[in-house]
Amino acid sequence: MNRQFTRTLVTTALPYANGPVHLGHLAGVYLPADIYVRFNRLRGKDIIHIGGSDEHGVPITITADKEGISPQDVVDRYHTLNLDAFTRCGISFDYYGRTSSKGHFKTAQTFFQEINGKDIFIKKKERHFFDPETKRFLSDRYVTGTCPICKNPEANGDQCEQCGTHLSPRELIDPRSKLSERVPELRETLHWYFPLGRFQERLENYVSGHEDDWRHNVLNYTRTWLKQGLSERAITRDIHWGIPVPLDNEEAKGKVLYVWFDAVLGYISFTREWAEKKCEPELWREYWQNPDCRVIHFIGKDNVVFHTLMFPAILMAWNEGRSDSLYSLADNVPASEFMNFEGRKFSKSRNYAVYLGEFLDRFPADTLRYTIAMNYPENKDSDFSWSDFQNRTNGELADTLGNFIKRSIDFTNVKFNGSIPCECSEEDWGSLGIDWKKSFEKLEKAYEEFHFREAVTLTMQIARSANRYLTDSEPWKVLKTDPDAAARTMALSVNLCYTLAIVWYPVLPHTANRIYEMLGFRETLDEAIKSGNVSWEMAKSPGLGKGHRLSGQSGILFRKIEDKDIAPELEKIERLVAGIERKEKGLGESMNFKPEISFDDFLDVDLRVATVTACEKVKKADKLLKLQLKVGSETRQVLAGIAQSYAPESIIGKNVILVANLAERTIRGELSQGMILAVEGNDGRLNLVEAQGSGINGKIVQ
Ligand code: B3M
Ligand code: ZN
Repeated sequence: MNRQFTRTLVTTALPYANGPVHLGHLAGVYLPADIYVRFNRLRGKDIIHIGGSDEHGVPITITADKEGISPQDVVDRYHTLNLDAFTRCGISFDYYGRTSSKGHFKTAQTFFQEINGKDIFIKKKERHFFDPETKRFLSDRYVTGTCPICKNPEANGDQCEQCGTHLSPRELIDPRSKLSERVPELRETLHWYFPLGRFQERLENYVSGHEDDWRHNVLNYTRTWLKQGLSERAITRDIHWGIPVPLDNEEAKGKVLYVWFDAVLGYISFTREWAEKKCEPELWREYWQNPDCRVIHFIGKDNVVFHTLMFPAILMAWNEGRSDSLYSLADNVPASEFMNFEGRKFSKSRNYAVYLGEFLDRFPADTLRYTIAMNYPENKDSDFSWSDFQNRTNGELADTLGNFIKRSIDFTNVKFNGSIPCECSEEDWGSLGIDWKKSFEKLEKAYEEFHFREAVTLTMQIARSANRYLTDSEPWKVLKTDPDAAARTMALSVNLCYTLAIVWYPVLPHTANRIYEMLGFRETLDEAIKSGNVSWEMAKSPGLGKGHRLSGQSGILFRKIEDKDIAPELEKIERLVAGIERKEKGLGESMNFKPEISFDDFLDVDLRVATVTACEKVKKADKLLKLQLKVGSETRQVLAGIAQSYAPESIIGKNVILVANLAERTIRGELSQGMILAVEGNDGRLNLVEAQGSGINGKIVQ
């Protein structure tokens, strides 16, 4: 539908707060959304970006069980970690909420009550698996067993990872409870179901209204469901973690809302929280309940039907029979395909992933944003590879964009006293070989239609033309024979820097801000855009006149990535892939033994059993815990890289194995007197090696 809207609300899928986000998430959802939002802010549009953590559901409780910590600890840890990684990557949320917030409980419960009050839900008793030992009903993912299709003995109750088949727990051969390994019993339990079928026709109309503007993949997934005929879906669960079913009766006791019922409503809760924070508590309605606002959900392909059928149906159920406070349905749902990593699927369980926070510890955000945008999985799966990252950073960002900016600014600083020597004429501006009007039209269309790869490619073409122009004009030579010509070249070049700062802002916000600073502006580019001092339109013609003073500083915008910078990453992949391939062939893990040592070498290592007496996190280090260990009469302080596997309080009292004669080291300003032993699990988590028995202070027999 091509209608005019006065406002835009962008939402991004709420990542489960049960693990760190990786580059696949960034590529499919958060980066494209951020690029889109920044582009629109530049155009002066009223647009907000709402996101947050999905803190409920079985994914959270499974992680908590695995790590032996509470679900609350899990979500606290990953909410903070992910928000921090997004912030460092320049994903500029207007609000990043949590589905554990009070306000969100209220939204979700109010929706339940409204729909329940209209008698739309169906209540049904069904038999579900129940663990007799832990006395818990087992949701799909808590049941494991043999896949009926490929006979994989470790298939999950919802899906077999080996052959990809979607399963229900009762299809598994020899089902077992993941909690106790016991054979589960079938017990009757009551649940509330949402009758999607009741909305079939309305949903069909909604979807056909978007035949021309939704992506093929989105229409296809949705249509497949519609064709099969929609049936009812349970929207309550028997688990202990989640939003309680808001009914004061026996039936509802111990039941929580299904995570997908609550998560999509998170978008609404967070918009309300955003408005409250701005002290305009009713403002959220202008985004959700005003048809002049365009709602767009950025998601990955695995979440399509929740956003094109389930969520719209929930909103339709709310709207049914009402004349006020009606919610708008999404106008578009740009779902991405997946981005693979070095030719294989990202896999958290196999630790085959690059996590965003860890990536940003080593490389700058903008180089990542560029490479990922260039590989945006718009209509087919794409791939991230380290060599592509290196080539694009060096050849495109450093040699083209960075090189042009540095040469323009440095030359103007040195030869023209840091100010623009003459006016840049329209004629000079037109002499670049760029059809400004056409290329901006194309660029705007690409952004508006979510073709981000095309938009970035077009933007790089402007940088390329600029760089070629400067090289061909050779002002460093011409200066001696025709200083006016050299001056004109530099006036044009500096104006091109200004244009490039603006056009790169959506994709490379950090770089754009730096260029803008070099150009001599006091406020940041972010501030200038916010206050309306800079806009997209200003990139289209020369904006800086004669005498405009640069800051006098320049710098290297993109450091080249050398082979040695990515060598450890490539080695890591080789090891992981070898392991995965061996496993696939049924050979077990590859052992990768180190070179032989002598018996005496071994005896030189002094291993002791030590008791953890205190433990805390190390500030600004995601991975480190600081442990106090009691070994005999001595106390040792050791820093261990286990913070992502253990909560500090959970290891106090454990008897761990200390390498006691290792040279002391200072890590992040803290003394570390030895190391402790841990083993890596298949999922990449570390498990401390613990001593059993009573000989706590005993020397270990080697
Ligand atoms: N947390 C699933 C996911 O992370 C889910 C998305 C919720 S969007 C409302 O893939
Ligand atoms: Zn299978």
